[in-house]
Amino acid sequence: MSVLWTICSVNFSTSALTPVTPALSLDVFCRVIDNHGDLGVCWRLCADLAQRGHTVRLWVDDASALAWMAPQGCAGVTVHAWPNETSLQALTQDITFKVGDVVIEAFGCELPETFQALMVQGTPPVWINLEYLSAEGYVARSHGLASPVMSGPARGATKWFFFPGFTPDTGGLLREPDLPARQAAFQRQAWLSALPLDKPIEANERLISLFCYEPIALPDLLMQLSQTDERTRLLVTQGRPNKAVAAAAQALHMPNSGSGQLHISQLPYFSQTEFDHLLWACDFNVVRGEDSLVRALWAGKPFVWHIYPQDDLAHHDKLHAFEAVLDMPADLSQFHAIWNGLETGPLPTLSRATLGNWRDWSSQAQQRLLAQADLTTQLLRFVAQKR
Ligand code: TRH
Repeated sequence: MSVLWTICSVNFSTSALTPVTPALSLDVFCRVIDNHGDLGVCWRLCADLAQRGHTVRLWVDDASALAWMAPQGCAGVTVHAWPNETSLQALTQDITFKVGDVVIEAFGCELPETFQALMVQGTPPVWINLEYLSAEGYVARSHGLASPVMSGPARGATKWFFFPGFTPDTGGLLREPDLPARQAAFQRQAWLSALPLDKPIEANERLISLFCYEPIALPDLLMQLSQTDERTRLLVTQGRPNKAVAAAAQALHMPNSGSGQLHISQLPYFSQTEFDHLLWACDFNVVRGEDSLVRALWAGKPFVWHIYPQDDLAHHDKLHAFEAVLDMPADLSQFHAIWNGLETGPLPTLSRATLGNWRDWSSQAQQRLLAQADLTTQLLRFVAQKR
């Protein structure tokens, strides 16, 4: 079996990490559809499981983003290429190979049939279908339901739906046990001073991070920030966001580094740990997709979510459900509607008072969600019931 990445060292304190369930072995399968969220979520899950004392094999068809997302790897996680027929035949003949106690099929990625055949040879693993995050009503209704396998080599086996979510009747959100302690120990000023920026951050600058697709209202945001009475540093992440900012600046005939009260700085690709630090350090975060939304919630800072757009506009309901479940203030909902292209018009102004109100809301949302069991804890409980 080819291992793309071997176990690397990572520092963590062992006291809080004693497994509450016996140590398990898990096979996590992930296909990268586009962007970084599929792998981002799977990696966070694998690392969280490993830090709780479990052993994880992550099977992924494109592991390249891990080079920046998780350059240190994680003790207890090995990364493997998505198995092809040749490697599966080799596994079939390898008498030392054992399917994990738990198999997680992330986001309906469909396990190879030969692997399914291996799964039903001995004691069958607990087979989990990990779904995308949503606040919509179907999530609580469907979470934990059985999905009988009707065809293929695993016919007769059962898969279990596991739905992340924002309420106690769902599978919850990924949150490592040591997250609050890491947040409390975070040295914001020192972290900001060490950033490799074109220009050092000044004490009176407010900080906005930008991780988005191509929001139609991006030129409006740049214009607003250049004209307000507060100096703003826009910290732009790599990839689609920095291309989108360059295009918006060009459309406005604005220099790439901003104008007026706005200074735009490019960030490097961060590891997930450093990406969290960015969200903790900023006064307002622009996030997108799935994983960065959850991390923005844990940051407890005001944010706007650029939801992953779907061709059938299903993301409109998904956005409204999210706003409703967390009682989002009306002006922040309005910002979301314009940012996500559901409405047109000027973006609400990011004044000091507005951000203050949104900060109160995000901090309440954070506290409410912290009171719920995290996804990995719930997943391990679920597995214990099904074994
Ligand atoms: O990249 P995304 O838009 O991913 C999306 C969503 O997951 C969406 O639901 C899914 O359908 C689609 O992919 C296929 O946004 P997301 O989910 O926030 O994932 C980004 C990951 O990248 C997240 O784990 C944070 C990480 N990241 C870093 O580690 N370093 C960085 O510098 C940046 C910018 C991101």
